[in-house]
Amino acid sequence: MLIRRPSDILPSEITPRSVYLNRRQLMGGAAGLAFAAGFPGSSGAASLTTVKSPFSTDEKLTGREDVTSYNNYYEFGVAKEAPATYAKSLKTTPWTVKVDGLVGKPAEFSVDDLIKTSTLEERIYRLRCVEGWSMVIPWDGFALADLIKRVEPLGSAKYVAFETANRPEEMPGLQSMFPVLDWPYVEGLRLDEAMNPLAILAVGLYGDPLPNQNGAPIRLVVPWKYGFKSIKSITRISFVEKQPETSWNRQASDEYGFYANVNPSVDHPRWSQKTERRIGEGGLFVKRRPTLPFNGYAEQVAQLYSGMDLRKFY
Ligand SMILES: Nc1nc2c(c(=O)[nH]1)N[C@H]1C(S)=C(S)[C@@H](COP(=O)(O)O)O[C@H]1N2
Ligand SMILES: [Mo]
Repeated sequence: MLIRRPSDILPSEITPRSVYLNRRQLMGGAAGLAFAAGFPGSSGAASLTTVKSPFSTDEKLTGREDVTSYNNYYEFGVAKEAPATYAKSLKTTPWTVKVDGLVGKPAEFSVDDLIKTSTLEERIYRLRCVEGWSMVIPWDGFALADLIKRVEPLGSAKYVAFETANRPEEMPGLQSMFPVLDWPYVEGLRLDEAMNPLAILAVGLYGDPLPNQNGAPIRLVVPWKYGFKSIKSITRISFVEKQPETSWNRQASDEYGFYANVNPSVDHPRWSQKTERRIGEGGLFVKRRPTLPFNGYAEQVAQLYSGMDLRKFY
């Protein structure tokens, strides 16, 4: 008898939904390429035109391979290599970012338009994860302040709330029975932090459009804060009066504060923040680097926190 009961079917015989989505995405990608080849005018994976920024560090860049294969993007799994595999299922075109709340001119921007109408800069920044590793990444993006000015925040707007796409169909982590975080991923900044010229919305890295695992098509980069503040694949930006909730703060408020400024003198309960390991610097005997206050950007941002006890507001 060849009819098998569900309990006879090995788990390995069932194609996980995420894998299935990947296959479809691969097929879609191949078709897209053929289309681009046939019609030279279309801009499939066009590289980005940028100007250099005085805010860039001149440290050695972390290799593209490391930047795009060692990621935190929990919507696609918690393993560092998971996003590079599974984030392919996220459909990033077309994409719009809704900007609303306490603003004079609420709007819905398409990412293509934002790229066309913004001054794109190459910003080489250190990214320091609270887990104790860091990278140096050449981002391509524009000042968050430029977008903020376009929507004309009202005087009552004190904070900016950000939200990642909420698409269980395309994000396997959102289908889990035991979700790691309360989806969608949300983050926030105080308005003056968001207006600081160091804060950017990135649409690319290494001169190419962002790979999905790094937060395509648009993500925040706030270099003086731990990596988790830099929310990926943003669909909504809202201006609000009260400090917004953030995913990590909601999940473990004793581990992840709202401010999350890189601070070597305030340790995370599970990881020291005094030093860091630069990704790509292999070998057992490579020395860890000292972590700098505000990730080395103190000169530009320390004044935002004058008078605040950063042990309390970590
Ligand atoms: N939506 C979303 N954004 C996210 C995360 C995430 O899991 N989901 N991880 C954060 C963390 S912890 C880090 S360190 C950075 C990593 O960015 P990278 O993978 O481009 O280096 O993304 C941040 N943004
Ligand atoms: Mo992180």
